[in-house]
Amino acid sequence: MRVLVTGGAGFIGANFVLRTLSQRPDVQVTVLDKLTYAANPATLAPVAERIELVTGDIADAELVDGLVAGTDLVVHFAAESHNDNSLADPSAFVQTNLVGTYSLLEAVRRHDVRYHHISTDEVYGDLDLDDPARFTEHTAYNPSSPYSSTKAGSDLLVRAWVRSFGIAATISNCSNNYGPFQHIEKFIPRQITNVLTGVRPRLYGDGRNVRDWIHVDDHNDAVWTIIDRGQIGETYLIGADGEVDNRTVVETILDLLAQPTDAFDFVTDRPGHDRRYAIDSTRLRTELGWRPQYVDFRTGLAATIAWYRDHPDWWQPNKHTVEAGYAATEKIIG
Ligand code: NAD
Ligand code: TDX
Repeated sequence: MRVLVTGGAGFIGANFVLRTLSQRPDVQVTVLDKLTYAANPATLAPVAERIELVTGDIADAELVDGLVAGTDLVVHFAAESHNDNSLADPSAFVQTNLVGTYSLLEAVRRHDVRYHHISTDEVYGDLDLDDPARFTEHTAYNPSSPYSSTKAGSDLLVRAWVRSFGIAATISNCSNNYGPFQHIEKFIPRQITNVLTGVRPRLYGDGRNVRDWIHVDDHNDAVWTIIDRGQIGETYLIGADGEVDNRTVVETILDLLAQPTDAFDFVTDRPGHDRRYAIDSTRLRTELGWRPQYVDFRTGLAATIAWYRDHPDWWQPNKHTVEAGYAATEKIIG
């Protein structure tokens, strides 16, 4: 089977490629990635001989057409993925997340190729901290940020292409991922690498916002489950019952790194900051039989901390630039 993985040099896509090569010897992988700031080609270096890496843009219709024509399956991870960047400048989010997805959909329509679309729970907006509800496949779309609205728009394009043109597509909406190879602009690796470099972790606002954490390997196993057994045209929510507030995440990181658990700062809040995400993944579990392997967040976090401690060469070259970017807008408030 030939698989085209878009965004395969980023966090989740690269983990998907590595896991696929180790678990599915029958799969031939081609990665299409623009190698933006978010990509790290070093992640794929150990498997460079076993994959084809095409450097290019998913919005390049001609390039995409040729690659899709020669594949059996497209797994579409490529995106501009960071909310804070989308607030500073939304243009790349519209171009990649909307126009790029459109270009892939047109190619899979022309060549009748199976397509799996990777998306996020942020398309549903947020929940109050005391709301007993969780997101399901029936929750109405209500995105808050330029990032989440462009992801929501891309999901709606997929649904329309299924209904209007009959493409063979599935969609998954997953909660917050953590694990190795995540860019240090994101919350968990930013705080781990802050502590490792002697900087105090930074909590936005009051630190009570809740995210529903899932290990990246569990996400990618669910993606293969949906590709193997999901119903064409359907959406599946992926989550591992991992709701934790941001302050508790930071306190756990400090504790695991043998630091005082109050050695962090509160900084200016993110505009429009979603309060809480929570996924009900009953459908994926009951209909397709998927189960997460990482059920204890502290254990998964400890393994992730160990990975960043053991791989400074992977992240250190970016640390100064990422923190200088945050310093331009972030003020300590407590
Ligand atoms: P990432 O930012 O780490 O990686 C994105 C990759 O896409 C990078 O390698 C980048 O170079 C590539 N890319 C960006 N624009 C491109 C373009 N125009 N053409 C080709 N390649 C391009 O992101 P991630 O965290 O790995 O997220 C992957 C996917 O999973 C995204 O679709 C995201 O919306 C979704 N998702 C992420 C999370 C999360 O917690 N990180 C949760 C749910 C869903
Ligand atoms: O320094 C920080 N301090 C802080 O308190 C950063 C970078 C973040 N935060 C907070 C904001 C969020 O409440 O931590 C939480 C997680 O922040 P991010 O890592 O930026 O993730 P989030 O905005 O929740 O979005 C992530 O999950 C869903 C991914 O980046 C998206 O691509 C995915 O769709």
